[in-house]
Amino acid sequence: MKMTFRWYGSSMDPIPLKYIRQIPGITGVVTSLMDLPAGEVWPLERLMKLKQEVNKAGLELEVIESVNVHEDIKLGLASREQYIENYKETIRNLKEIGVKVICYNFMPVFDWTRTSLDRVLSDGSNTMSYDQDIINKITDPQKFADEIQNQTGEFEMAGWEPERMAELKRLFQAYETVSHEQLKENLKYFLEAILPVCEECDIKMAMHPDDPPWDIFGLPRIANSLESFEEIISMADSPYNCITLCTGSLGSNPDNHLPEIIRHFGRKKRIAFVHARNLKIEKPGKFYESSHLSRDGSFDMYEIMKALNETGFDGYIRPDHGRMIWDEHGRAGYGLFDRALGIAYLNGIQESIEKQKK
Ligand SMILES: [Mn+2]
Repeated sequence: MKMTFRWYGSSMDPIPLKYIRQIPGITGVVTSLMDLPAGEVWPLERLMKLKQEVNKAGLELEVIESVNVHEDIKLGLASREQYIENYKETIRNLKEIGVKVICYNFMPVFDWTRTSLDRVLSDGSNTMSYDQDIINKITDPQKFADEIQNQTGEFEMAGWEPERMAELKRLFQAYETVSHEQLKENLKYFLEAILPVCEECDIKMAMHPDDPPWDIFGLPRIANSLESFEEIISMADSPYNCITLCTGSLGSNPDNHLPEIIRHFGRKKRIAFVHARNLKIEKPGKFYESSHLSRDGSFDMYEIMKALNETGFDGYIRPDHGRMIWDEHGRAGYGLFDRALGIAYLNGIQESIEKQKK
């Protein structure tokens, strides 16, 4: 498997590529053109420049996270046709720069959601946390979105693009008539349209689970369990219809048995990308993001890595959200230090698994 690191681009990320290059075992970065609104074609010229910049630093660029799906596609509006055409064009351009995997999600309106971006843990580090009780009390999602944006400081949150947040009210109204079944239909329509292009371009679509893995604010969510992902990979049956196995997103629901889910989809060769992180479930619906170490959180990271090895996983993996430690100042969840520690730890587990095999 190839160890990667999410990087937001030189104008959006305070972490320079040369630091990332120095993390042991790293092969490449996972990045995107974050400033482009969902639905636009990613210009080949900009992609070539991005690739050059990354390669010059001694790193690969084979995974994109994310090419966001326009809300009109999720809503199934007639205007989706143009956005689907644009998405296909972006896939073709990504092929030109050697991309192998596109991570995307199909969550209505909100991407991943936390109720705090800087909760202080007992060791003095800061981390992101979620509490369903807080969400349940929110009557105005706009106010909540504004508050979360205020906590991010100068760093825009990925998946919370300003243009989407600016029209929350309109979007909430638009989703009033979209059921879970309808959302699945809209996903199927999208996948059936783009997968032939993925096959032709040898690029895997890797769907990221809902985070948290249940409905929030009354919006439907459809990608959050073994069963729902089974439905998703079957609705458009192509080896390019794959999954981003995000341990933190799926695992915040303790009913999701992570090693079992990994074995299930790993055997079918449908895991293209892995987000490996840990979190501590304090009670149902309440968790904070811990260090990657198994005993700091609720997941057994050794069992997770073992399941990946047993099913011959040869795709891309990256550490996921980290805490803010050593007074680092940066994008919540995406500092350098704790994620680099996460990689060192995953490397150690991987080495011991490989040596035991011999
Ligand atoms: Mn993730």
